Amino acid sequence: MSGRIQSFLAVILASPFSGSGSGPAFASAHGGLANYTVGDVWYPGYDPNSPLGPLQLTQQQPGIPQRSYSSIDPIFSPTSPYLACNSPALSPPNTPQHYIPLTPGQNLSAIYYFWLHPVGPMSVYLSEPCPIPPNSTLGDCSSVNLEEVKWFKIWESGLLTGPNLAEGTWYQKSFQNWVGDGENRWTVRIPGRVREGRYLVRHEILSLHVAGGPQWYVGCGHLDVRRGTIREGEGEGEGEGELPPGEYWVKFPGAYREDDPDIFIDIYSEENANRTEYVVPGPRIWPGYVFLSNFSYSFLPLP
Ligand SMILES: [Cu+2]
Repeated sequence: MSGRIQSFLAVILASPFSGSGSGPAFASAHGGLANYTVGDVWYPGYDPNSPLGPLQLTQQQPGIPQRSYSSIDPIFSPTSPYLACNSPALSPPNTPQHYIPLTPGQNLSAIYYFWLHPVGPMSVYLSEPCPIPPNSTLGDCSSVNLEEVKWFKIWESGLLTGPNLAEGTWYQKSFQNWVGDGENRWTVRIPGRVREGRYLVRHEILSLHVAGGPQWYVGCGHLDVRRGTIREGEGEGEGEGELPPGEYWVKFPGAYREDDPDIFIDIYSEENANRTEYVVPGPRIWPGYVFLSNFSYSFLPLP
């Protein structure tokens, strides 16, 4: 892991300290999703700073379950064709063929290093189950058309506390870690009632530190969600699980409007000086009940 950590750190440090002033130079320092973990198991992410060739990417074991991306730069427009899963470094059929195995209700962590930006909401989405090709029983996420994929939101966090949007503490700020190896861990529970299948997971950080200039940092990975035998008694009689009803689904691009005042926002403005609430853009979260026994459902608070 240390090679990956160092390469991300090098890119981040190169920008802020090489320019003549801290402000403008900082604007060119960005970041990306580096790895995933489930419990103690680490899944290596794609590193745009030391890209693997197609052969390495598809044949490496245990394999990279993350969609490749071409740089750690943000996306600046809500209508970008890359808003779903970032600008790809490799296209089908060279997209990753690997999946992170998970059971519904399990936690997935996304790991970043030395995350730089402190302001703006963070959200996690799941795709619709990826289509099952003929002669297979398993979904294939590697060749889906990302602009046509439908998504639902499973987690979000915005402004946590504080006097206003500019000086308050956002989840994005509390997610930062500049100590030791600088590991930022973003842990989200997969909905306990979600249907079995293979999914794309989409992590989105929307940074709002530039007035009127939103920056989307998105990263996608492949999940293989199976009930298995781990959670005994779960879903008896309804083993297939559920998907959200229609109003939860969005596409990227499409979910965000170019005239959304909370996306194209000046957090430093007079008008926002006393604002203590921020509604995270996008659809409502699908709670995805956690099934506790044969007799009761429970709406557990998501992390
Ligand atoms: Cu940046």
